[in-house]
Amino acid sequence: MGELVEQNDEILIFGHKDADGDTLGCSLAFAEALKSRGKTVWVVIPPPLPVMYEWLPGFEQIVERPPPGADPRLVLFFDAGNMERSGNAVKLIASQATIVNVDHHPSNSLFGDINVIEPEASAVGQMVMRMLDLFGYDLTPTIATNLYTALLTDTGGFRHENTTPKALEDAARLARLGADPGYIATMVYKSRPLTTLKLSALAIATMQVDMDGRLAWAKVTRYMLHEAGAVMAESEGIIDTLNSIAGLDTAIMFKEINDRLTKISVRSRGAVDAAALCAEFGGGGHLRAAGAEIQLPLDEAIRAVLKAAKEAISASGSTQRR
Ligand SMILES: [Mn+2]
Repeated sequence: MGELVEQNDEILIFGHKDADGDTLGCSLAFAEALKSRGKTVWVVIPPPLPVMYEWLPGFEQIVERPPPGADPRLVLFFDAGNMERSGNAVKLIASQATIVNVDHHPSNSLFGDINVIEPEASAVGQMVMRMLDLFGYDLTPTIATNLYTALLTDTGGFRHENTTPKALEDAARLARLGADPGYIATMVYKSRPLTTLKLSALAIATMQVDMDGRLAWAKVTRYMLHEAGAVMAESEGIIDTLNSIAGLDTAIMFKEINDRLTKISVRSRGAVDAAALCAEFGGGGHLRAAGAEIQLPLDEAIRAVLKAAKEAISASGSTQRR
């Protein structure tokens, strides 16, 4: 992959849909490194862009598509479990390109010409850090900030099970290189708009609990967005509030996208595999955190997913561990 990067002067970096801290941090860090070698780099992220990350160094360079006439022969993906998460745009934009797929989702569809998959990485940000080392790029304070943000957010603020000694060592190195942990935590976790909390209050009010407190769910409707003056992207963190209930195994958020489309987010702290549950509905993700898009109206999606979740919890026979 190092050689490919050397040989190409025009490189397209593609982030995934519903861009998170990992895909953004990796894309912006890698773009900065490549630009420091005089390369032309486009960072393409499918809209809508998450405004909560607009403070990331280099965020302003993100575009919806490369300029007309651009014909990059190398396309890099970071943190994209499959091609669908980036839309079909890449095929049209870079039909001749070699696609490099750098990811840590165990369910990765291996869509690249070159696939670099490390399921044991807590964040793709760690893989990018090592790649930049390997290729001899300087880790500047702004690159460190982007990669630290990737690691912070993918470990849920260093609280998830994937908070390994390695993750903490890498975070310490990035802090030494100029990432400011206090500042970044403030930007990520203490900069929420009022509308986000209003939406959270409306959604949490719909919470229901079943299976002796092992299953909790809540929903976000389009009407709630209207009431709170919020957009759906602001519902991102509500699942973590659900997931903080004592004794819980599985938390599910249902999001009404339109009359025929419902998105789910699933978190598991017990023996239930969140990715397997979401795979039943065409989605995927990690053992502890996964999601899916279901072509059903909200109420039907709730019925179908709760049935599957209850079966999964019964089958697991688990008691929660943390
Ligand atoms: Mn990730």
